[in-house]
Amino acid sequence: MFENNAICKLLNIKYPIFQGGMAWIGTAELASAVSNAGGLGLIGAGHMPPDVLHKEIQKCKAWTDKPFGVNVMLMSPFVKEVMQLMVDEKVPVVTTGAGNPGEYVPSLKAIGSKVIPVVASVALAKRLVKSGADAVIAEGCESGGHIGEISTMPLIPQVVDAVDVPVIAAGGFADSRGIVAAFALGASAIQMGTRFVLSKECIAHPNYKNLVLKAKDRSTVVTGRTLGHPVRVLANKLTRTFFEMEAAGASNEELEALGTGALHKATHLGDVENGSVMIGQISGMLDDIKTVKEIIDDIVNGIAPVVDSIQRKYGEG
Ligand code: TUI
Repeated sequence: MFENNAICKLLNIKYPIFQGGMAWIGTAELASAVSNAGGLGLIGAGHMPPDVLHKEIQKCKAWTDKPFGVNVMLMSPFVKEVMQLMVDEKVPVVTTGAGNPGEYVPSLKAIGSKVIPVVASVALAKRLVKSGADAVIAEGCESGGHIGEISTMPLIPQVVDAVDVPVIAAGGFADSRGIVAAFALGASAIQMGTRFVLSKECIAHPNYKNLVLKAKDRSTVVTGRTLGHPVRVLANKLTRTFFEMEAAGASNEELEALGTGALHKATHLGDVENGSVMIGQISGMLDDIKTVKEIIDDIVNGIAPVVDSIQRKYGEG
């Protein structure tokens, strides 16, 4: 299975399933488990200082002999040092988020890393492929955290048509139906964040996981549109305060200050009312915590039945 899949061949992985590189919770525990289960695990660098990230990379290298990656958040104050660390550590796969990584592509490619930026538009996808990106992750605004403006269904085929590298689809994927839909839209792989939050290996605080388990289809909201960086989170006391202050004419500085430290508060301290619970819209569908291996095996084993059900509807089955 997947012998001819462009992403499996490019990265030498068993299954075309990436784990989204989530800040604070995309740790070496989760990343190594995903890589060991045959997918591509990613350490989410977020705002991590380089020395802390260095330790996560060492742990990941110790816990898996399979390819893994680091997701570099381009809004991090440490982005330059983090990119140098990627080069020094020869990290096999570097994905990027929340910006344009063009200036870093040549040095990463020079040491043999595969560079796979997250894009939320056709224009950026085209520009980065010209700069040498090996593939692109096209992420719809169903995702949790920092998002673009276009949803997955229209974004994926437009990016697929615009570039000549493999596309990984992200935003709203959590099961076998999703991966088959991604293949139908022309993507070669999927990336999932929310599904892996609800894994045994994810170190997120139990309060965080419990709130995600309870989420329904309309439980998330998008804050920060007026600030120029929209972020999808579960609605809670923090988001209500944010919208009230925004409506009352609060300054950008006051609104930004609400977000400072809020992710750590939710993921590690378990304060899911005053913290930021970044999670995608697919959380409404998820009601169990499984091991990473179960998550991946269930998706892979469910592909054939989904294809059969399509054929029955289509009349060829
Ligand atoms: O990066 C993400 N998701 C994230 S990063 C993050 S950390 C954070 N913490 C606190 C506040 C804000 C963020 C949480 N979630 N996803 C990848 C992604 N990248 N989604 C959308 C984009 C994107 C958007 C616009 C990439 C490029 C872009 O335009 C750049 C340009 O120059 O055109």
